[in-house]
Amino acid sequence: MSVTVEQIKDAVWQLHKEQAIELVKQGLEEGLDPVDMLQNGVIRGLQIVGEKFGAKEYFLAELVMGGKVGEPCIELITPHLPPSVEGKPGTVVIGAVTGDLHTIGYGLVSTQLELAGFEVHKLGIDLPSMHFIDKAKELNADIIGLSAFLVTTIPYCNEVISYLEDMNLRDEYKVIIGGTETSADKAEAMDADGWALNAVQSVQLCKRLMGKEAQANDQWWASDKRIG
Ligand code: B12
Repeated sequence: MSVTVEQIKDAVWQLHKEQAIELVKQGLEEGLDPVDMLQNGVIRGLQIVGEKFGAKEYFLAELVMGGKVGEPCIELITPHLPPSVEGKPGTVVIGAVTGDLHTIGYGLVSTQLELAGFEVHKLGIDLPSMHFIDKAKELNADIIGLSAFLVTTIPYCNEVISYLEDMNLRDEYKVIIGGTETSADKAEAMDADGWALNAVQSVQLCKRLMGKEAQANDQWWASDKRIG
């Protein structure tokens, strides 16, 4: 019987690691759309893990397990994601802000940006705000990407922007934010240059910030323009 994206999603949120991996492998062999498997299978499954954690049906052990089930599935799918044929649109430094240990989201954004031709430097997790700025200077970056998954870590996105302002460097870089608890409104409130809901839309956002054409989409937001 053929694998469905629904089965992958269910195996992920039910935390059946081996089954999820097997389904992804089989799905790839059978020609299931890798973007669909990623977005509506693995990522949707992880969102359900988060919802169950929020509803106190799952606890920290299950949250940890969710990450362990999702990561190998994403690794398997990544080489099958469609690459871009354009030249290099720009350079991005990206990582998770101070106090934030969520690696999967910014990892996926990095992968999609690389596939779209961007030069991407993954800086890591739980980074001091100055580290983003030091690396952006050192690597001559165009865009600083800040990933924050917790309400308690979002203020550190703000901190990076404040430091840039204090150092008279705010106009040198485009600053974008993302992660579960972020939103276009929060990005706008902290004077970021953009926000995106997911990795695919992060590419649209970065292309637009680099002055390239991007398709209209209602789930990303760039500086002065809200689309959708
Ligand atoms: C897996 C997971 C973990 C794993 C992470 C493992 C890993 N290697 O990353 C572990 C176990 C470490 C973890 C720990 C914690 N977690 Co957690 N976690 C999750 C979970 C279930 C999935 C996150 C994930 O990776 N999703 C997969 C990604 C790919 O999906 P995504 O969010 O759609 O990602 C896209 C966007 O966010 C965007 N994006 C991401 N980064 C960026 C950056 C830029 C620049 C842009 C433009 C876009 C962008 O693109 C991504 C790719 O498409 C979420 C639930 C959820 N709904 O997110 C909770 C969740 C984020 N965690 C939560 C909590 C509370 C915690 C803990 C505090 C739990 C605890 N009591 O210890 C700790 C905090 C650790 C820390 N200091 O960071 C809460 C946060 C709630 C809140 N209000 O702040 C959530 C929402 C669960 C919940 N419903 O309560 N967690």
